[in-house]
Amino acid sequence: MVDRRFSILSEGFAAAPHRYYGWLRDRAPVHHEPAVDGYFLSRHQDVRRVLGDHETFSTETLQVRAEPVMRGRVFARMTGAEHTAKRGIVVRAFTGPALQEQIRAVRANAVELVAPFLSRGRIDLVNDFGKPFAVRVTLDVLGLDKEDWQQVAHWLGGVTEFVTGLVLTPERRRHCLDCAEQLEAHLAPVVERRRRHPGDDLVSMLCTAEFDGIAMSTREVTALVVNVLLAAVEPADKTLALLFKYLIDHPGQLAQVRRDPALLSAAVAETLRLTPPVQLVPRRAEQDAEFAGTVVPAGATVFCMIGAANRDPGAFTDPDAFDLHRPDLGAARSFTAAAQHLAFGTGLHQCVGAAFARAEIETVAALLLRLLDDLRPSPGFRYRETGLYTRGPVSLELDFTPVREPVPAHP
Ligand code: 2IO
Repeated sequence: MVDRRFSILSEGFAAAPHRYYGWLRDRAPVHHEPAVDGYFLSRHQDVRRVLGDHETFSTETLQVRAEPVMRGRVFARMTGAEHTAKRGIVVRAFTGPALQEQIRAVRANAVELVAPFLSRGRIDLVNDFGKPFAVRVTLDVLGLDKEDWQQVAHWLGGVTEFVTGLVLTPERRRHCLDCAEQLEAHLAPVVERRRRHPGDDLVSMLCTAEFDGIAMSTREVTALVVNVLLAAVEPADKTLALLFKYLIDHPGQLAQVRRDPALLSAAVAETLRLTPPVQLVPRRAEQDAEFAGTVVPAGATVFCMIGAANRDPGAFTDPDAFDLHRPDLGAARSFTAAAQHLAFGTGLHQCVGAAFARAEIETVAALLLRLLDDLRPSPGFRYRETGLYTRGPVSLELDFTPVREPVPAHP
């Protein structure tokens, strides 16, 4: 099936990457892809080693992959005291009372977006719901205006394409950089206003926080806002749709979750393990490094294949099965630094939004499950996933029992 001419950029891999993971882990655990000039690591232990050693495997690759469109430094490139301080600001915005506030925003947006579809008995969970939901919730969390969410979503699309593109034509590159420039121009005056009249939102917190007596410039704040926008929006609709896809494909587990919504946490974690929405995490080798007998030279880019690592039979038994009860998931730790799966990365730069992501997806999934009864794929619907860097369903058309009554805001 697969041979030495295998390419990450092939049609076969794009259609179903998981079919190649076993071969990659066994036969090409350090796959070099000339067109990308990167080494792709697929074993759980190798990925863990790279992400756990931020000195040997640095985030310098983001300087070319992310910062041209963030138009400033991103979290992942900071280290030491600066990193700790700025990360702390974001953690505060995503925990405790602030998180409760955000869960209210999650509910309000979900109710508003699903309402028009209830009486129809049909919804595309990706395009009708998940995508607008992800953008609008993130704007709320940041304390930004939702009026122009479609415009923001368009610019953010360009930023995302730049960060997650493996090969970009000069034309697409130009388009992405244009989007980034316009997004920055849109955000800068808002940041300036928050600086003058701070509220209790994340943007104001970033503006007023001091680090060694020095506050962040508008440019720095804007870059972090774009960083948060990308990181919170891109994986959210994918995770939600994948969760529903797995539950619908496993009616027994769906019934259990409906009976006991506390199981949702494990279902979300298992979804993230089986198909992490962020499939690749790049690092730069700062010195020669050997993996499974192959030397990756200093200066080279390595791509951690999160999807392949999360299905490594050395780390998970029966790794291709969706089982929210799997003992090796470590469900209770799945959204912490001690997680077994690598969907949030691991180590110093592990996802700062993991706790928020958990609350967001659990909340919206519980709400949708209560409203949508007898969920099933719409007649004729064909399931398809797309993406190499981030990956998820193109659409998820579902039928359910139409709802006649208006939806209560807090069911
Ligand atoms: C630009 C890639 C969706 C992050 C990077 C600094 C982004 C950074 C990630 C994730 C997910 C996005 N890297 N989140 O892999 O903030």
